[in-house]
Amino acid sequence: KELTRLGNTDHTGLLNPIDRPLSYGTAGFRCLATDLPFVVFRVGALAGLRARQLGQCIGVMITASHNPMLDNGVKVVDPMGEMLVEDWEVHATEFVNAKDDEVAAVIEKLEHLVKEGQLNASETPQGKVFCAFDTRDSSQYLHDAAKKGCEFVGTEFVSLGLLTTPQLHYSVRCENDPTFGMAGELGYYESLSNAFNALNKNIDAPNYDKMLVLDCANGVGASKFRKLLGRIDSELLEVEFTNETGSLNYKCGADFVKILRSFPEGLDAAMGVRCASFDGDADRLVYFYRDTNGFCRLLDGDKIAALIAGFIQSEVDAAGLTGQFKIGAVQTAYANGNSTAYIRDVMKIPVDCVPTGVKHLHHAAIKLDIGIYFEANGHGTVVFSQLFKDAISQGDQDNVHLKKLQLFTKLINETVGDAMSDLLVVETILRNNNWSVEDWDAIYEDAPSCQLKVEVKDRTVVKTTWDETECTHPAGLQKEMEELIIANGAGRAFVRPSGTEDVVRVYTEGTCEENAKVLANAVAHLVQ
Ligand code: 16G
Ligand code: ZN
Repeated sequence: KELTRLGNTDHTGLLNPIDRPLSYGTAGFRCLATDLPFVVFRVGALAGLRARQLGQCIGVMITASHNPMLDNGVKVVDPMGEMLVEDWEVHATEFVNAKDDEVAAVIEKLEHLVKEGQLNASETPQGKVFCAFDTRDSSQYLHDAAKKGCEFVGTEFVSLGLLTTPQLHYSVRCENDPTFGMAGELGYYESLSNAFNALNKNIDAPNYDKMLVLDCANGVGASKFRKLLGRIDSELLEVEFTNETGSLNYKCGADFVKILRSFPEGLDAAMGVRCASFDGDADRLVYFYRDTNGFCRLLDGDKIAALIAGFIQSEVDAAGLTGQFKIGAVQTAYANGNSTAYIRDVMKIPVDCVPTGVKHLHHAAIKLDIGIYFEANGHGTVVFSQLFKDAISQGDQDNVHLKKLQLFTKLINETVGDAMSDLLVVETILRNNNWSVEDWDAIYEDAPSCQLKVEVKDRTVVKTTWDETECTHPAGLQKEMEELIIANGAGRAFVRPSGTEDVVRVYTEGTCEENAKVLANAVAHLVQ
């Protein structure tokens, strides 16, 4: 029954029933769930081979994040909890697109890489695969396909069941690096809740309200955050849950709130009440509240980054470590211009701009001692160098600021952006700063902006510079956009081909919301 519902009766997953090419993008493979069983089988096999090549634990996550219920996706997590390394993304694309008579040759080639990897190792540990999935109807079935694929190449497969995407990243890291924490859900809750309780206790903050309204996008974050919250001192944080079990991502969740700048369905907040949204797999977080005019005010990934950067900088200064470590922020072209100006010019923290997609932000951030990276959509985290971690753990243990920084490195999930962890980080900083949500919102005013998507015949005709801020093809488009900005007297615009949908995305900033919209429509017209 399950098989028929998914429209694929190939139980081995070795046969490729699809006639269009798929590619391993920023989010792995993502499409209608009915097209995915053979893809996930092959990704299971690929992960099994990667695990054997390194003799380590590799992750497979089955999710389509904020996309509709009928979609699903699969991505591979490398040993330190980071995204799959680029040359294996290429292998993954080749493997999944192989025709039925080509697939054996691809497996043989990968087996060869495995043997090469093992030749270099002093011993030959077998490696294993951790697999987890989100709440979609198709997830359990696809998990079974991943298991079959992994076992097909003879690698041990361990099912972690229903988890948020960041929990899987965290578990893979812990399995390979026990100094990081204890693999599995319990270890995760333990580590985060202990750090949160310690960072927040005995702090009197009359302007901070411990009440938060949380939109769970009807996704996996609902049940998981309830478990985490069960370990948190109720004197410190109280959460009113909404959108726990309805239709996944439907008119709710972080992506919905960010793009529409409006309240999710099922959440009617009173003025000034702090609200937050997870996305479907709980790796994105945005905040919002109703202002005195009744409008929805959004505090997105950029504002979270600025909040965190301010906290870390002041703790580093207070700990007596000023100037000893490289602190920086990493953003993409989507970052609100005023957030960049605030972090760079007011806080004097250098800001790097990289292409869209978590792996680019992560790679740039790990070059720093304290790398704060966030996409405007609410995906982000902070990573710390070993040098910095050693300094704060070996310093004077009576120094409360060093202690706070140590706890902070435990509270944040360094492997990847994590809505549950980021939420606890934001709450901690607001309490430590004695801030209301309005105080936080007031650190800078967002430049009015607009995002559109344009359906085109072939999105690949649009090409950009590496950081995606300028368009290089089609010839002349960049100049025409610049002329629009000049005629407007102010603003900013860029276009880029989406990595997850067949569209070209347009982003503009203008003098007011309406003006940004007019600019965006004019740019969209140029693209069409
Ligand atoms: C993926 C990326 C996300 C990015 C989004 C852009 C990861 C894990 N996820 O969801 O970071 O913002 O794609 O989508 O890298 P787009 O290319 O369709 O605009
Ligand atoms: Zn997500």
